[in-house]
This record gives sequence, C-alpha cells and structure tokens, in this order.
Amino acid sequence: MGLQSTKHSKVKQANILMLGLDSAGKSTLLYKFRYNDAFLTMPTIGFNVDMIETEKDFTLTVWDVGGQEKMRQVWCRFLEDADGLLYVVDSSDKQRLEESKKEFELVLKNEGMKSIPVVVLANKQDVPGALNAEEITRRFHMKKYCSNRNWYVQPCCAVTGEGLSGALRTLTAFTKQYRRSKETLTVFKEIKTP
Ligand code: G3D
Repeated sequence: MGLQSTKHSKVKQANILMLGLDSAGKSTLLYKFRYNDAFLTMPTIGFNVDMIETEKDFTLTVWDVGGQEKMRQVWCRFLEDADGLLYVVDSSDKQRLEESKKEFELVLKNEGMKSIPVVVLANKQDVPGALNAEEITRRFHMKKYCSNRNWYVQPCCAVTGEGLSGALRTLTAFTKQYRRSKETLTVFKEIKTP
C-alpha cells in the first residue's frame, strides 16, 4: 500500500445516512430516488435501506433510520460508517423547525460526524409558505455549524421529484472527495507507523 495505489484506487460506493424528524418526507424521498414515483407512505419503523447508482460504477447506499423520538436515540449508532449525511427538513412545518434544527446540531456534534459532508434537503417546497433554501440555511446556522465540511442546502419536493437529481449529484461529488481524503489520511498514518 502506498500513495501511488491510493491515487489509482476508485471509490465505488458510499454510505449515506438519511436523517430528519418523522414526517419530514424521508420514506417518500427514498422511494422517489428509486422508482421516480410518489407512493403512499407509512411512518418508518426500524430502518429502510436502498442502493442508488448515481454514476456509472458509483453507488450511494442510503440508510433511512426513521425520525420518531425513540429512533433518534439510536441515530448515533449509524454514524460511524457514514460517508455523508442527508438531512431532510419539512420546510413547511414552522412549528417543528426548531426541534429539527436541534436534532441536526446534535448529530453534527457527534464525534463520528466530524467533517462528514452534509446535504440538507429543504423538502415540501410545493407547500405554499414553505421556507426556501436560503431561509433554511440561515435558520439552521449552516455556515457556523458546517464550516469544517462540504455542505449544501437543496430545495426539493419529494412528491414531484424536483431537486432530487441535483441533491444526488452534489452528494456524490462530496462523498467521493471525502472518501478520497479519508483514504489518503489512512495511507499517511500507515506510512508514519510502519
Ligand atoms: P418520514 O419518512 O420522514 O416520516 P414520509 O415521512 O415520507 O412518511 O412523509 C410524511 C408525509 O409528508 C406523507 O404524507 C408524504 O406524502 C408527505 N410528503 C413528503 N414529501 C412531501 C413533499 O415534498 N410535498 C408534500 N406536499 N408532501 C410531502 P401523508 O399524508 O401520507 O402523511
């Protein structure tokens, strides 16, 4: 193993943790990513997982861990192996925005989430009065809490699919970069400790 081999090794898969409060639209999104169609949803109990080929020879494995309060306590167990975070916000639910922001901050503070890239989906943009991406960026203090990582706030509608391909493209670029830097770091550590 050496820098040479890292340079040529190709990242083929990345683990994405999809989090957000219950009813934010995670199940709808996951289904839409896969089937490009809306469907009737049930509150997520336990977790859903799906693999999405976003580029030739590159797959995102998206883990939807569920957003109910009891599931939030186990979010951290899924953080260790994540290469990216997809955080879903119901932009139309102003009453729960503060709760969503608090959970988001808690996740980012986790040791396992250090420098992991983040894409926030400002979902339900079709609902009249929904907060736009700029407003979500401001209210979630993105610039402050994500200063040490790649981040992006993508407006979207899980029902129509608008904004989703952009989100996947951004996430793919971010996670590839993250994985490459992680691999390089591992190689340096190996070189330093023979
Ligand atoms: P969750 O998996 O995060 O808990 P769901 O959330 O995917 O179950 O979605 C919760 C509700 O929000 C569902 O409605 C779903 O259809 C709706 N929803 C999800 N995304 C959007 C969106 O972009 N726009 C609108 N208008 N609704 C959305 P029900 O009525 O089944 O509870």
